[in-house]
Amino acid sequence: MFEGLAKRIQSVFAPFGSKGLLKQEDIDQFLKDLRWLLIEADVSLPVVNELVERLREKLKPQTGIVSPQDYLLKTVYEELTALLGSYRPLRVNPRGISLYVLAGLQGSGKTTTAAKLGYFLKRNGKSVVLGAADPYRPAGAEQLRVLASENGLYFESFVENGKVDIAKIQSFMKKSLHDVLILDTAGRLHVETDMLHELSMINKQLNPQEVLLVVDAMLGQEAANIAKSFKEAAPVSGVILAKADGDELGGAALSVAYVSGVPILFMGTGEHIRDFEPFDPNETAAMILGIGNPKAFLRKIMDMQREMEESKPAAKGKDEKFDMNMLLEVFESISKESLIDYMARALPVNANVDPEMLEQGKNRIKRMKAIIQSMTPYERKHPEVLNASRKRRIAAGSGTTVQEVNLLLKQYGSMKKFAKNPAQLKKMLRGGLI
Ligand SMILES: Nc1nc2c(ncn2[C@@H]2O[C@H](COP(=O)(O)OP(=O)(O)OP(=O)(O)O)[C@@H](O)[C@H]2O)c(=O)[nH]1
Ligand SMILES: [Mg+2]
Repeated sequence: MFEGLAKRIQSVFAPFGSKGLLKQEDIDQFLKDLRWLLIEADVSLPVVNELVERLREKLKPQTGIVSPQDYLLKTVYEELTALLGSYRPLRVNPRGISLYVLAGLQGSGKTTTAAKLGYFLKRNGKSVVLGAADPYRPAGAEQLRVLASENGLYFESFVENGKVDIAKIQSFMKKSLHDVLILDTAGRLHVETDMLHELSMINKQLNPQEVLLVVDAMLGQEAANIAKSFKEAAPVSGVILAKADGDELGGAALSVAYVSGVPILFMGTGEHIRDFEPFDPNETAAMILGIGNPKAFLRKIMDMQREMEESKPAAKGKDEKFDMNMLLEVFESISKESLIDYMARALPVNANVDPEMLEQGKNRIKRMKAIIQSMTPYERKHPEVLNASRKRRIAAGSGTTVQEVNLLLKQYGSMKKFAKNPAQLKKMLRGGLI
């Protein structure tokens, strides 16, 4: 599920694994790449534009501490989660049986989904009845009856003389001692007035707790357009994304909630009755971004931020000068956090994270630290005095090269520019994530 999208998205993050800085031009390139791959993944254009715009507003250049990759991952994770909508449990009728009406196009997966939802609720302790309400396909009622009997669910047909018998449903609900009635309604080839009219009638006369639209995830962004048309004409309250296991690119999952304004509540993940789960935007975003355990990832970043706040920087005076000592602290906190390692472990789709690159990044930090440690206290406070002979001495003392010393000075120069603004310096030292 979503493997294709996950692989592609993670490849956009990979180059940032070994970077120490994140410049505006890096952000621009990142957003450009991200935009392009989402369009290729059949995500609907308004969704792509919205996500990229939100990210453009949020992402700011970073000068160290938390790796740019973690910073990008965290920000995209948050925005992606917001875009996927929010999960809510099914509404329940406090005074009697809860009615859930399933609607959708022909072959979208309604009957299978009715049984899966029933089975899911049964496992949660509910007594569930599957109700046939498709007057056009008698075979559909039989399919539902078989699924009910195979899975320990009750079955009732509400089709009489080629019509859905609303009065029968009403009297059944009045008398029933069951917890849930799931109605499997007729599907049509297209979104048609007839079908929408039928759905509106059922809604008016039966006042269900939920009208759930089953959409086929394999249709990509077209699934979102279908959900939108339904929503405009009938009181759809939630979407069930069937066949999400066949949605390599995640186009439907990413588009449906934003385009239609209806939240995805569940998704079907295979043909088996158990292949069905509540749709969790956090988990889905994490899966797409390859964050194995999103809670642990966020906790780790937050712990780091707190730790840094509690340790040195915040206590330092306002007019503290940015010098090599402070840069050493920055490097020390980067190696201490070993987040680079953590991310490498957390990524289930590891193909795009080059372990060699990660190792190189860590080595570079080690060498930079060694360079600063080879400077005299005076040089650390006044790196501008570093002439050619001092640089040679430092390179020899730290087992590095003059080129590396120059590189560090260059990096120091760009951080210093940032550090001129005390607020920005503080933010940078706290991790640049707040
Ligand atoms: N892989 C996969 N297949 C599914 C899933 N849900 C349903 N299907 C398959 O999709 C096909 C159609 O499913 P049905 O439940 O009969 O669809 P329907 O909407 O009731 O069809 P009509 O009543 O003809 O409109 C069946 O072959 C199901 O096994 C799913 O989550 N994953
Ligand atoms: Mg059916």
